[in-house]
Amino acid sequence: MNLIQWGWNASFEQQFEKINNDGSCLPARVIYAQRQRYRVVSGEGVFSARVSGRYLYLAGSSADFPTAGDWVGVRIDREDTSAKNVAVIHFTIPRRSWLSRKVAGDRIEEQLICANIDRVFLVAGLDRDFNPRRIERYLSAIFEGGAEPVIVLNKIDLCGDLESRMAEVGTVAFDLPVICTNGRSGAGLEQLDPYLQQGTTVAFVGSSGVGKSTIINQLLGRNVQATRGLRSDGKGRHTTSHRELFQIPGQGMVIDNPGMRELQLWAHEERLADTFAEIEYLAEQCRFSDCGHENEPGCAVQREVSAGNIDPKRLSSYLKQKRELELLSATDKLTSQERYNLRRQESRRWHKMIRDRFKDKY
Ligand SMILES: Nc1nc2c(ncn2[C@@H]2O[C@H](COP(=O)(O)OP(=O)(O)O)[C@@H](O)[C@H]2O)c(=O)[nH]1
Ligand SMILES: [Mg+2]
Ligand SMILES: [Zn+2]
Repeated sequence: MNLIQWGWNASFEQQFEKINNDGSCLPARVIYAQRQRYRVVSGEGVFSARVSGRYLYLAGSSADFPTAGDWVGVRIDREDTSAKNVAVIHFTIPRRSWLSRKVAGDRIEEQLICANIDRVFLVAGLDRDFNPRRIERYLSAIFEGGAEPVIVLNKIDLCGDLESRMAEVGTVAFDLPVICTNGRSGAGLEQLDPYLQQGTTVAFVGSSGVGKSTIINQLLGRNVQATRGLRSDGKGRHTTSHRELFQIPGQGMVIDNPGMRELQLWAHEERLADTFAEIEYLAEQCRFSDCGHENEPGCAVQREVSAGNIDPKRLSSYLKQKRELELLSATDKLTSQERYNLRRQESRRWHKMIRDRFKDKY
């Protein structure tokens, strides 16, 4: 098995060698994860896998466990007398990027969705369910994890007024790539090709029912993920309970994700400067440095809202995310500092690029 095809590169190798100093482990990539059952691909083939007892003992939180897309160090258990050998995972290489969310409910805990992804296809439906506020939430989560977002507007056949939809998307996407598709017929999917080069990994996110599995099936050219019809009340019922990484023949890899009604954010407050770059940019011009952008005098953000340049719904979405993330960070349980620092170096580059977009606009 050629691991380069699975995304292995010099930088992962260097990290791997550092941890694997006694040379006892082989590199492998997690291609399936459900609870604590895994499947990995290594140079010697595909194996079922579990973590070692020591790994289990050292893991502090659920985010420390391997997830789909992780690069890990394994030993193949040759003692296993059954026909199928089992790989034992001894360590995980630091993640270069990831996607995570807060677990549902009141618990303050990070739930990893997938790791080491180059890109995220943020899929939204152009049907009646279309909602730019939801796109903003996904963008914050994607920026936090350091992958590149590509916005995929699916169900173009159900869209009556594409022009006004595109204008709406423009107010949240700015110069991020936006691609329109019809998952059912496959029309427009060729525009995804430049983002799916061999060796790259792409995660799909978006609400349930927007067409993620349908698009993946089209890309794979065969039905590996079950897609089911919508319930009569219009809500999607298809849920993908596990995460699996697939190779698209001749192209990159894709990870489908369970749909969620609402994404619970797991991010640092600074991520808002990526998703809402123009608002944070304007905020610096407010008269008061602690301006709440609601009814304070001299508020530069409200000025642009009154002038019709910023949708008031976008401002409330910003304020809502801000309150949410303030609550999260107040608990002081956000992602481990080490992992975060690693990520910061990447995000500074992003941040500059994103801010540059607004220099001439406001
Ligand atoms: N009209 C239309 N229906 C689509 C399109 N893409 C997907 N669907 C349908 O939408 C439903 C949900 O799709 P699915 O892929 O399961 O959504 P997922 O929950 O995001 O994985 C299925 O009935 C699909 O056939 C599209 O472009 N146009
Ligand atoms: Mg699905
Ligand atoms: Zn203000």
